[in-house]
Amino acid sequence: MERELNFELMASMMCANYGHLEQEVKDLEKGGIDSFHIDIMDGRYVPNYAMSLNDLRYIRSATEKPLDVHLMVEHPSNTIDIFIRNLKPGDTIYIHPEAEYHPSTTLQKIIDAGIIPGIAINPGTSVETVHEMLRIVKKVLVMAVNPGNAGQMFLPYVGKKLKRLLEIRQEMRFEVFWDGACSADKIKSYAPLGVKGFVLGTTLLFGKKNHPYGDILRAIREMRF
Ligand code: S6P
Ligand code: MG
Repeated sequence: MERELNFELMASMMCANYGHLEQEVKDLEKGGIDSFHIDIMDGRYVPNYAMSLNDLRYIRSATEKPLDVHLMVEHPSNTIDIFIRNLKPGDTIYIHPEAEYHPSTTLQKIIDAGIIPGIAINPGTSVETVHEMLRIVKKVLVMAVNPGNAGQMFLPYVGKKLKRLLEIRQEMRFEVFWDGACSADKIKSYAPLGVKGFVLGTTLLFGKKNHPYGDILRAIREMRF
């Protein structure tokens, strides 16, 4: 029997064309994207720089859709107030717990500000390491690639951890999201298991000449499970 599945599709904006960002935001919205994923890097926690605070501000002003802010920075507590100030209720901030001395304090700050709290889990980080934080957060972003770059290969060993998180998500009240190398076959396999949303980058959504965003997003939503 076919099933109707309700999952979210997020656009990884570090993969967008910055020559016409306004048009990109409009096209993605028109194409039916659910939210905008904003990758912030500091060149220290990960060896790269992606989007800036100004990009975030611009996208926040250009859309009513939720923003999904993925902080790949050392000690996010140092700058968390800046991000909170530029977001609104319904937006999410993900931190990497291993980048912080007291991640639960930072998460509490996010919660107190009315922003949805999340953690991002690297491929090499185990569920045990972050277990207690699963009680505080609403969202868990499972990295299917090492953080820092778009266009990387899927790391198959992440699958086991993902399934474990899916098993405990209801009891601990969080939802599981996928980030990195997300292809149609991954959505086909993992949406039925309960993954709530998928970050789409170069693998599936961006840089596909002659394939408008709306067509790609529609094809995903028309998938049969
Ligand atoms: C990676 C980052 C991700 C990527 C996205 C790219 O550090 O957190 O959000 O931008 O995964 O997607 P793809 O399909 O190019 O791997
Ligand atoms: Mg990301």
